[in-house]
Amino acid sequence: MKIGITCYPTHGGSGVIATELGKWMAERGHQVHFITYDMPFRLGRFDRNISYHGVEANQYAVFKYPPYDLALASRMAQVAKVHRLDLLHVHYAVPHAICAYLAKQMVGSDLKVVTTLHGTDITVLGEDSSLRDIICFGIRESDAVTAVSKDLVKQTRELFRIERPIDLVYNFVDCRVYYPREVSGWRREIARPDEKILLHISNFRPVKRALDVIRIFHRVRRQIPARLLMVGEGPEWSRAMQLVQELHLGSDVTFLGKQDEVAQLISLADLLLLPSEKESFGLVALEAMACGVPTVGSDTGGLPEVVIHGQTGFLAEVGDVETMARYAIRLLTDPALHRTFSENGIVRAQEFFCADRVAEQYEAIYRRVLGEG
Ligand code: GMT
Repeated sequence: MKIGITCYPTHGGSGVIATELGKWMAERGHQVHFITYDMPFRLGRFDRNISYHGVEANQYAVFKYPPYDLALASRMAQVAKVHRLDLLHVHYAVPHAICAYLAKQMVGSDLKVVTTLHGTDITVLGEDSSLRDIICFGIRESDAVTAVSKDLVKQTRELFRIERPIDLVYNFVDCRVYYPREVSGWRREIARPDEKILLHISNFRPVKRALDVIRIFHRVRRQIPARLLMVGEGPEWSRAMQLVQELHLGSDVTFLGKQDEVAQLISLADLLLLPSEKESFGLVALEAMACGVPTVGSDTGGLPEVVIHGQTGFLAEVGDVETMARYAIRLLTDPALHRTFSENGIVRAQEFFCADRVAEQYEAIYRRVLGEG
């Protein structure tokens, strides 16, 4: 098959999934064309089955805003024609599903469109009245629509009153990359033997509740020797740093900024903290699980479909930092319980969320829309 993929190429779970899926399809012999405004950050080495087509939106004095969406639609149509694409797989309803719809109108109806919903396009943008109708249109006009959790399927149906089929395809990890790494030497450089390492990875959007991470850590730190690693950057980054100072946690918290390869970093940790307000899936919790690191987080969105409360981690109500801290302390002070959760997580990740098993579901959807299945 000849597949065009469009996603947000910068740091974020949707870009990771789109890129890893493209790499997997290329490994299976499909021709994959990334059509994005920047090189997807996990694309990595050269592969003869993968091409990259940049999108540039020029700024003209006559326009207040650069016409990015139109430039993307036009590029999609151009790539589809020149490379005879069978389908466009777009990640996010806006603007990508709409751009793909336009490209299809330009190229002809043989070009199929598969749209994957990742969460923010539904749970945040879906509530914006200026975008609601066009999101709905993009979903309705796609040849297939997938969502990354049962909760997201349900929310999409409820918010948009949509009847059309939506395929549930969970996110995945490359189990050749995400497994418990041997990092004991590195760990010795970061923490004393008696110190536990807690980890948070996000884009520091308010929805991630990075300040709750600090509040949880503060409570844990009062009970046990521990360090916190904060990975990523975003709007709440400086407020999080400020809170660290206010709580006098300065020497126990390290802000590492954006990191491309996180499998080793995750393996360093004893626990992942993910107290988000919304999380359609929570890819980082899956990555942690595959590396044998339990998660303590919030019982929200699709997160309980990834982290099984009481088996691979603990979940509490959004904002309940007291309970989350109690769970964290329990896991960090009971080595047998920690080992059990860690092993449960590795088994669960390998059984349900490895790339091979999940990407095959996308391949089957591609075949179905092309009338081959
Ligand atoms: O969470 C974010 O801010 C990033 C966003 C994205 O576009 O990558 O994440 C969404 O998609 C991920 C991949 O499917 C999911 O794992 C995240 O849970 C989801 N984020 C939200 O629902 C807030």
